[in-house]
Amino acid sequence: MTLTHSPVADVPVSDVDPFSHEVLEDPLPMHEELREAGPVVHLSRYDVFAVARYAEVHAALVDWQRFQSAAGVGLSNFRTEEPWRPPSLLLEADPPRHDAPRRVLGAVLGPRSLRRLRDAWSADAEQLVDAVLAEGTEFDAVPTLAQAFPLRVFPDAVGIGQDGRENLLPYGDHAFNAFGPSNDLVAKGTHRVPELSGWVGEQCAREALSGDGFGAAIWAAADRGEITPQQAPLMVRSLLTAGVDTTVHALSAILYAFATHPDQWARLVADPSLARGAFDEAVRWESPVQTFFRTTTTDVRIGDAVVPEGHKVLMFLAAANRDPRRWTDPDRFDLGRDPSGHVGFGMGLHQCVGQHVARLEAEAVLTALARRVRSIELAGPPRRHHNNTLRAWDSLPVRLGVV
Ligand code: OVM
Repeated sequence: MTLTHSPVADVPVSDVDPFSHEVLEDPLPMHEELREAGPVVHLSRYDVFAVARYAEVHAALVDWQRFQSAAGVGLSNFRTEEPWRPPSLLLEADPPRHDAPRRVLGAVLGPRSLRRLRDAWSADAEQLVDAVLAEGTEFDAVPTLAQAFPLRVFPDAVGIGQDGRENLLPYGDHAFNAFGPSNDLVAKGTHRVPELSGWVGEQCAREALSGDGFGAAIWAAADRGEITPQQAPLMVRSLLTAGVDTTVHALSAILYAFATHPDQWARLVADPSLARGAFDEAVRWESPVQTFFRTTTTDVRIGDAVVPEGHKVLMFLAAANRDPRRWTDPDRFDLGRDPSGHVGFGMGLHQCVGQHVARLEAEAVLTALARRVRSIELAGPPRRHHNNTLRAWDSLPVRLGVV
């Protein structure tokens, strides 16, 4: 990293590109450089400010008044640039407009509404694991488990039809790429946006949704007057955008973590009640969502520097989740630690509204695996999937020892 003088006094400058293929392949060295450079760093390539230490990332996340979301949580500034799709009513909104959609979705996806899904999802996970193991004990865990399970339970839980479900992963992949700069990763998805957005939009209509899913529950809230009928389809869109790729890559992260930490798998097998905490430790350790931006609404002091009003601030959730100032032995995946306080789901009023759904999916899969699998090891080199926002996998060859 070259450190030169900055447009703002007392801010170190870096010319690193966090969205380059080299960094996306292994972002950990850049995370350390940015954390050690100071509490805030100017990224000259994009003229944005970056925070990578836990304290500053946490502070920005909980300060929605001075770090707004309504100007977009990607590099693009909605004050001056046209968004690629109508902004999300949740992710890309601030109070007071954010409040009603958030309250409604919080109830629809809350622990109380998920209780009726737990037994069914446990049975689904056991069925999937039995079917996979019947085929063999060496396979690619990305398509076979990490993609297969969310695709089996989540679209049904939302209540969309069977046709076109293969569009969900490419749509989500593009949406998460679109938070970054308009690089090759965005370009490769742009030609499919009309087709994919068209399909997603059709799934959000009341008539397209089953009567008993999350989608119907959102429409029921519109009937009760808690949100407007115009807001309902955009909120269903949030589920279909943020609910699939995230859980797929979080499951991949857990499987990778256990494959590379056999002692921790032995611990889980001995005590499957560790599954819930294991999921949060994996989210801390790998941070499936690596980054989000905010936009300053006023001049904001960070450390000795002042970030001027209207600037984009890039928050490195992943770097904060491994900040040695906050975590003991941060690079170690450890079921014995308390991972609470990690910012892998964000923090504050935008904190992931779907996290209980993700946790339930992961618990179901881990518990089903722990019943039959005594060991997990890599059976070949894993291959990363590059995305401007997600820490993702294309391939994770594993060999399982089973009973
Ligand atoms: C949304 C949304 C929320 C969180 C993440 C996200 C693409 C999208 O509301 O559409 O990533």
